[in-house]
Amino acid sequence: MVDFKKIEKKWQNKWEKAKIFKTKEKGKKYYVLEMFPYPSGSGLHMGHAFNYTIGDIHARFKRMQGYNVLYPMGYDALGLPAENAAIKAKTHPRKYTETAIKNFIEQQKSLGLSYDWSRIIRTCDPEYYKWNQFFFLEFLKNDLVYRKKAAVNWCSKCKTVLANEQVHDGKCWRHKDTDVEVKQLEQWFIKTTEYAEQLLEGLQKLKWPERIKIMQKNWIGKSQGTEINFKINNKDWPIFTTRPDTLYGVTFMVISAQHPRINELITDKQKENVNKFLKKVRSTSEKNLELLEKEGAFTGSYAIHPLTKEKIPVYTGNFVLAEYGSGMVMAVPAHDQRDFEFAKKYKIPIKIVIQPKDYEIKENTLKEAYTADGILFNSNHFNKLENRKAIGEITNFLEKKKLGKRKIQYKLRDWLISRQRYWGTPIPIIYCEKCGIVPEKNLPVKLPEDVKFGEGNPLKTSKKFVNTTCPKCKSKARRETDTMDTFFDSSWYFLRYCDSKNTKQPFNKTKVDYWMPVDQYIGGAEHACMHLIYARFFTKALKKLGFINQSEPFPKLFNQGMLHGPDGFVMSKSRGNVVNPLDMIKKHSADILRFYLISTASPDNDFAWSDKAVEGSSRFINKVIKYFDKVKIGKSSKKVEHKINKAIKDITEQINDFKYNLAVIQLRDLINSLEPEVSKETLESFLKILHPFCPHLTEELWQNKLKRKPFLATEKWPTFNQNKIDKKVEEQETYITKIRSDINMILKLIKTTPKTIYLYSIPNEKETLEQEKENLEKDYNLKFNIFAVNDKKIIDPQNKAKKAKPNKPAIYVE
Ligand code: ANZ
Ligand code: ZN
Ligand code: ZN
Repeated sequence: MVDFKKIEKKWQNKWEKAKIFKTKEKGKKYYVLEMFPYPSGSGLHMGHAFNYTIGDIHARFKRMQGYNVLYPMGYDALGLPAENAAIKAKTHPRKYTETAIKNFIEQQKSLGLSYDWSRIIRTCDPEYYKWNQFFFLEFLKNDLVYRKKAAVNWCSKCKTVLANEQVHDGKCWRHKDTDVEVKQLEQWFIKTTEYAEQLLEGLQKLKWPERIKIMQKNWIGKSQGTEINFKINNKDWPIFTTRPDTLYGVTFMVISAQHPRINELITDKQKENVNKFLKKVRSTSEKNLELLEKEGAFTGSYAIHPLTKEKIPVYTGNFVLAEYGSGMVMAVPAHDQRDFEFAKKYKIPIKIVIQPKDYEIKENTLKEAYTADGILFNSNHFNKLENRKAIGEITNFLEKKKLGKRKIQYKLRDWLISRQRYWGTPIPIIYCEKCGIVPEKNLPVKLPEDVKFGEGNPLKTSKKFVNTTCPKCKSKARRETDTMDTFFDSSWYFLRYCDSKNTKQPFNKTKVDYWMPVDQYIGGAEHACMHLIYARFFTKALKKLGFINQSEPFPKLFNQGMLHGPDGFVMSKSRGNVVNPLDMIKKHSADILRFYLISTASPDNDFAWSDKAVEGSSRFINKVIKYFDKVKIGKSSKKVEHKINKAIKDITEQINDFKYNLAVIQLRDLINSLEPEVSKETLESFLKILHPFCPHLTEELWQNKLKRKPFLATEKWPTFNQNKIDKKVEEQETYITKIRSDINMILKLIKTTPKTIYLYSIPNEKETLEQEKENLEKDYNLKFNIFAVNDKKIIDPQNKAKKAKPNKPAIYVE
């Protein structure tokens, strides 16, 4: 019996003492980074363990390949949850957070992760957030920060403003039961929109999962259209449209209920009615405009159509965003479904200006908007034009008459960073009655300790903090009490890791030049928009300001899958299906847990926890131990030489491509094929390729069984000899690996525990399967029945045999 706990602790201590994961700037670099965690009080969950295991395998592998690997860890320690939890537990957020971080570190260490702990970052340390303040002021100097009064999303439970991204279908992203309200407040904004085009452009070159790129693309939301000037009460009111071809079909206008100038349009006569409607509209950013019941009210004002000079009634409505285009639309009910529904509801005329090519539509029989292409109609001298062509022609005409112009519009908004909460970076601004807005140069502006929690913004309760003197004129002044959105912290932490102890600068440019960009970023798909867009924006802005030379922080991104509980549902506390990583380490071992986590499925796929499969991993590890107990060191047979060389060849590729599950299949096959006597070199190679997955046990066997000096972790990755690989055998093995991967897929999908697996192959493949039968039965701990499709005595209750194809046997599970 091996005392896993003892050997794991032993090697964790030895690695730490010998500082073998500490990195300096020297040699060929490789930067592996996992999205840093928010250190919650409940500690590490299995999703974290999965994420870090994926990263650690990659980091250990690259290190052994000879790269100088930077693999750091830190804590996204500021933020609302800590503040709320601290209030609940009647403690200070700092205390709460520090305890949580200590816990996290201990738990992470018990997984055997090879971080360079000397570079640790905690965003709640003034030494870190000082540089948030520094960058804020740099952005201010360079016109990337501004202040404006804005209708903001307010969550009454969070007691703070939410970014548009944090409003999901009108509700708070944290409090899914709380409607977001609208308030008008002076807020600080970062001009992310300045980089909209670059953010979009840069996406093309990134090696990211396609769906993440599509999400960012939609979030940036570029539209090419036309800005057309309508006049209302002799003032200009531009609107944005992608469909100038429908200009003659406009029968009303709609202004957003949150438009800052809406009051100019509301006539005395309509005031009561409009106000009743405005009270009803809550969120500033209803995301689901299509599904929303369209509602509104007539403002009493009329716009003048730029071409026909007709009088067009102006409504306010709930389906127009204040923050997009100009916050007002020209409504064409015949050709836009939202406008159609609105027109029907408020009995506004509908005017068709595009006719389908092969039939005719009429206003009084129209059941829904006609949104397809067609021929212009009712549109003066543009009649008979194809509508796609008319888009350009009408825009040209408007440009010539100075009534409109081509315009590119983005959905991306400027980033609202003001938060009215305590546990964030204080915004380093002073308000002076004489000088106005004055930057605080004396950084860091530290969070005060003498605050009261519980009602509104705690910073307001510290007189020492609020009352100050103006740095310019020395008269009495007041400090900004808003703190920054914590996404600010995570927008540049990867740069700080490059030089985390620097007290003079946020980081040294030469060091950043050496390490950046991050060669491999690893994290969850939930960060497709906010974090990944902000970090890309920061990188581009810091490059422009001369702080760094890179324009993209994460050229390669890997998204791990979601972990499901044994019941098949996403692991969550509320479902009560959570499996705790520490319990598993105690019950089995860190190596077994690590090996299990990456064996069921490709790590970018979701998978459900299975105790039975953990047992399978445990059996594998114990098989390795038993083998090393008995093996005689001598010469390897041809067959073993083939196996080990082939494994080195494939696993090198598989770790590189995050196909860890396939590497696991090979390792299992390899241990089954090793003979009682093999060469020392074979055993060394075996331990080396197993090391990234099971670092503790392999170090132990390296030292105790092979009598080699520590550390295996710093040994060179083995190379393979193609001449020793038997081509024919290789083909058969690839065949078996594929079947095993297919079986794993099926076992992953079915909810019940099977007893027997039936395989049906084409006739000349049966023999290969038969040879593998014993190993399959051992590894899966299931009975295998193997048939050729033409066998007389075939058992095939579900008629699966006919699905068998060359190289792809059919599978039936019972
Ligand atoms: C007239 C029209 C006729 C439109 C038609 C569409 C179809 P994308 O592609 O998303 O950019 N729009 C403009 N500003 C808006 C706002 N603040 N809130 C909600 N909708 C707004 O969409 C552009 C179209 O969305 C614009 O083209 C405008 O409606 C609407 F048959 O103008 B369209
Ligand atoms: Zn909330
Ligand atoms: Zn002053």
